Amino acid sequence: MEGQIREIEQKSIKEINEAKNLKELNDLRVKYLGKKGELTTILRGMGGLTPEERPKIGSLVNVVKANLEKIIQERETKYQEEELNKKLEEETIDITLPSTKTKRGSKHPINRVIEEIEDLFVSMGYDVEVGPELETDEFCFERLNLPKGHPARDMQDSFYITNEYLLRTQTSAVQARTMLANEEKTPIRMICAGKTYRREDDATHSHQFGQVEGLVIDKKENNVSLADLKGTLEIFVRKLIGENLSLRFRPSYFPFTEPSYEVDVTCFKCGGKGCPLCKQTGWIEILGAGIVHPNVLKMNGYDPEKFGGFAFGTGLDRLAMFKYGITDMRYLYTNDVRFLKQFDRKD
Ligand code: 2U9
Repeated sequence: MEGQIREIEQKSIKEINEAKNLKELNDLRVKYLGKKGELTTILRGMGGLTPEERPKIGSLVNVVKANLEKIIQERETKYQEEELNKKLEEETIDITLPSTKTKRGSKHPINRVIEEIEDLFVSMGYDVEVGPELETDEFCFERLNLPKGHPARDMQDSFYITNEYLLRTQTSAVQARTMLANEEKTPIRMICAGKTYRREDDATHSHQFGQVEGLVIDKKENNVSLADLKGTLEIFVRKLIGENLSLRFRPSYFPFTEPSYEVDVTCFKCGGKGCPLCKQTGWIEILGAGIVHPNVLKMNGYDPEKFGGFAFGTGLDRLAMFKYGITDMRYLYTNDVRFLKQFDRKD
């Protein structure tokens, strides 16, 4: 039996030395040392041996088993190291390679204009207010002195969702909400910028456009006047578009202000001399403004005997076009990356 054990030992050592990888080594471990392995089978068959032979053979099998396990483990360590080195070599990172570029977005020109206007008015003590784009007929029209059937509603052809709800045609609803919400009826200085919607879509109009409107209300004795309105709008236009610009007020009509004005600014292309942009007039219409109508004050909780103020509004699209020299309004809405990228400046 001893000879048989030695034979198995020789054979297994030879096979272990010839094993080419970790899997083959493991198969050999099972073959010789496993529960059904050749050496274990010999141990099981020791019943037929004499009591003197049994411990001798038993200890020989254990010595051989330990030896084989040692050789297998040595080979395994060798293969594991080889495998790791191969992996390390294959996965070497070349840190000198250029990184993949991350594409950065940029602020839309209209958002730039909004932020600039908000910063300017905040610096003059105004609050920035926001309101819903889905408005009620009451806040979009009724409370702004535009009752049902009023002819001026025709100029604001609207997207009605139900009889009561529509996409706001002007941001003025936010002013009405601000006035009503101010229960103490303290003075108001606010602006609101955002999206507005009208049912029109041609070369110079889009069904969605941007507006910014402002409102100042104070006690009558503080005499908020047209002079304050003009001064405020002058600062607005000079800071936003150009320092040397002048304003011209022309009488107009808005239901929510009386008197009302359309406000022109010196043509910034020709400096007022006359050119195709200003149609040879030297002026470009840019804002609407006026003194808040007493009905509007009353309907939104302010006593017109005790309070008064001014309001103004302008289109953000036109403003952005003038400020950045954009020649076609559609550039603002078609999101051509080549156009938008031009505004990608670090500021
Ligand atoms: C309240 C009281 C008064 C807001 C005003 C204008 C004049 C105006 C338009 C210009 C071009 C908007 O984009 S546009 O169509 N706006 O001309 N807006 S005064 O007056 C208000 C608003 C709310 C409670």
